[in-house]
Order: sequence, then structure tokens, then C-alpha cells
Amino acid sequence: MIKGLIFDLDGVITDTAEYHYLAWKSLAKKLDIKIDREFNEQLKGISRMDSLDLILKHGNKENEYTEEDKLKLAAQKNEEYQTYIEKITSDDLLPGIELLLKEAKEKEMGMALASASKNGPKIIKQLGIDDLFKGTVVDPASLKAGKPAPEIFLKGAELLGIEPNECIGLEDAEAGVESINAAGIFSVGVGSKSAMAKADYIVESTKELTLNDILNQAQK
Ligand code: B16
Ligand code: MG
Repeated sequence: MIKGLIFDLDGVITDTAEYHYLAWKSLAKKLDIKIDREFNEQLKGISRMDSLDLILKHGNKENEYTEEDKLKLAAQKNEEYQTYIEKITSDDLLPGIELLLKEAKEKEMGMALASASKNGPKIIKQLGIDDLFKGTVVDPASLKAGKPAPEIFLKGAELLGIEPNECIGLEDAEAGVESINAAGIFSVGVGSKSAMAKADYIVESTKELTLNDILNQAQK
């Protein structure tokens, strides 16, 4: 029986990808590296430091910075990113998510957050949904390995006090779907059929996500 939902944040609950893009783009410009929205697709679900490494590689500058320099660059990006997320409100919940969370709460299902973002707690507060995730936000800094490793979703199940086969995981990134699958959790992928090919159940957008459908699919 399904007792809990484990959510990715960016691309499932809200769309912060554009803000990450704007902040990375301005940092990249300072480093004389050009990135576009297509390149940004690769950064979805990827941790801050891994994203920076991909950007430096993209500009053939991967050997020009020490670890200390990179920490400073990532901090600069995060400072700009935080100015964008300050403006997030409950209006920024993706379509269908408010109802899904409401129905899950009514059914007394557990809800956990499995986001690679260290800004996750701040973002869910801005969205006005932090009460639903009390004590169930996985700390990405505590992980030995990020997505696609299963650890983040396994920790989500652990925080909910339930088994992986009693959970549904929701993701919009390929690495995220792989992480859910490797954890032995039923995976719901939000996105195109090709990008989400490995998911157990696919919806093209959060608009199509309903609690009934995902429960029915997971309990088939
Ligand atoms: P931060 P998710 C991910 O969120 C983003 O998709 C990714 O672009 C970002 O680099 C990562 O969080 C880390 O974010 O810099 O705020 O720690 O999709 O895992 O919810
Ligand atoms: Mg995501």
C-alpha cells in the first residue's frame, strides 16, 4: 500500500530552472563562457558544484580554477540565485501541484522532499507549503552521492518512516528518475516520453498529475 510521496522540487513543485539559468549565465559571462537555455537542460537536477564543473568544461576552462576558486564562484552564483527566489510566492506552484498536495494531506499521506537544492527549505517556505514537509526534507549536504544514486530517495522514505515500496517518487530529470528506480520506488516522470523513458508512469506536465491516477498506477 502506498503511504507516502517523495517530491523533487525544481520542475515538479515549482520551476526554479529559469532562475538557476539566469544566475549561471551571469557568472559564466564574467568567466567569458557562453551558455544558452539548451545547455541549461543538462544542469537540471545536478548539484551546484557539479553544475559549475559542467559550465567550466563547456568553456574549456576546467583546469583554470582551484577548488577554493570554484567554491567562491559557486557562492557568487548562489547569491544572485537567492535574489530571484526571494520573489517566489504560492502563485509559483506548478499547475496541479496545489491540489495534489491538498489531496495527499487529506488522505494523511506522508510527504518528503528529495531535492538536490540546498535552497529547498527556503523555497518551500516561500511557496507556503513548508508545513507539509516538517522534518521530511532530505538535506542534500548529508548525501554521499547525489542523483542518480538512490540515496536521496531512500533517505526520503526513511524520514517518512516507511518502506521504499510504500512510496511514490516524482521527478522531472532523467538522473532523478534513475535515482527513484534504483531506490526500488515507483517513479512518476514529468516531461516528454523520450526524456522520461525510464519512469514507471509518465505525464507530460504537472497539470496531468492527479493523486488518484498515480496511486492507481503504482498499485496496479
Ligand atoms: P542549489 P532539484 C536542483 O533542484 C536543480 O534542478 C539544479 O539545477 C540545481 O543546480 C540543484 O538543485 C542545486 O541547487 O544551488 O540551490 O543547491 O531538481 O533537485 O529540486
Ligand atoms: Mg528537478
